[in-house]
Amino acid sequence: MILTGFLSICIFTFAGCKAEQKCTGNPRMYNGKMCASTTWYIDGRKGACGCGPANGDSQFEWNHSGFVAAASQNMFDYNPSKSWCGQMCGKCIKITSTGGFVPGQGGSVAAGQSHVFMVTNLCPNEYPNLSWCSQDRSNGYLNKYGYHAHFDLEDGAGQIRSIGWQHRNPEVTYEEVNCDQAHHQNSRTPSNGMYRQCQCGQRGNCKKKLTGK
Ligand SMILES: *[C@@H]1O[C@H](CO)[C@@H](O)[C@H](O)[C@H]1NC(C)=O
Ligand SMILES: CC(=O)N[C@H]1CO[C@H](CO)[C@@H](O)[C@@H]1O
Repeated sequence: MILTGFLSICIFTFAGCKAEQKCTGNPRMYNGKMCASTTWYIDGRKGACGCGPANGDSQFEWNHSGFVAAASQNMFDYNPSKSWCGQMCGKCIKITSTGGFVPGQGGSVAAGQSHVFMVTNLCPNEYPNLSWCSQDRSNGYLNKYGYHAHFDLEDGAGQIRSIGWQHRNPEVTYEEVNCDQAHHQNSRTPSNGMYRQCQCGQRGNCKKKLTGK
């Protein structure tokens, strides 16, 4: 009976549904929350929210070693061509592993691990980022693996390796949370005060409501 239920979920949802992925539907959801794919990267540049000194392209220390992420273009800003100071800059996103992953693109991590990342960068809708970060009208706002949202997690100081997520690219659910509360719980999540050091943080607060598209 359980098997039957599982099969019908897969048949009636996204064509690419695989047993390794827990999220279903369009947009994909799990436990009533929106889903996203994740990857990790290592970067020393200040990124699309300007989280580094104004002169030059280096990062603030926290921007290198903290829990910070690049959001896919459609999450970064409503404007599909905006590449600087998107409305998602400085927002904190609690991501929670579902236990799933994209077949062939990672591996399993235990379900229910949560970490809070501040968006400080853009994963643009362009080569070589198309497979994960392109969600636009031409592909029904879903990346190659069927997710409407993607977060590329900075591993500059081994912070992704230290939580066991490097090379795993876990499927996650995401929700917006308060940065300062998260910072108090784990100092690797940047605070609002840290974000105000960023060039985009000095232009007033960015506000973007999280939606499915
Ligand atoms: C996006 O492209 C950069 C290189 O320009 C690469 O370092 C990064 O890993 C890519 N991320 C994703 C999610 O495609
Ligand atoms: C890796 C990196 O970019 N580090 C920089 C972090 O920010 C400090 C302060 O701006 C810079 O001095 C580092 O070079």
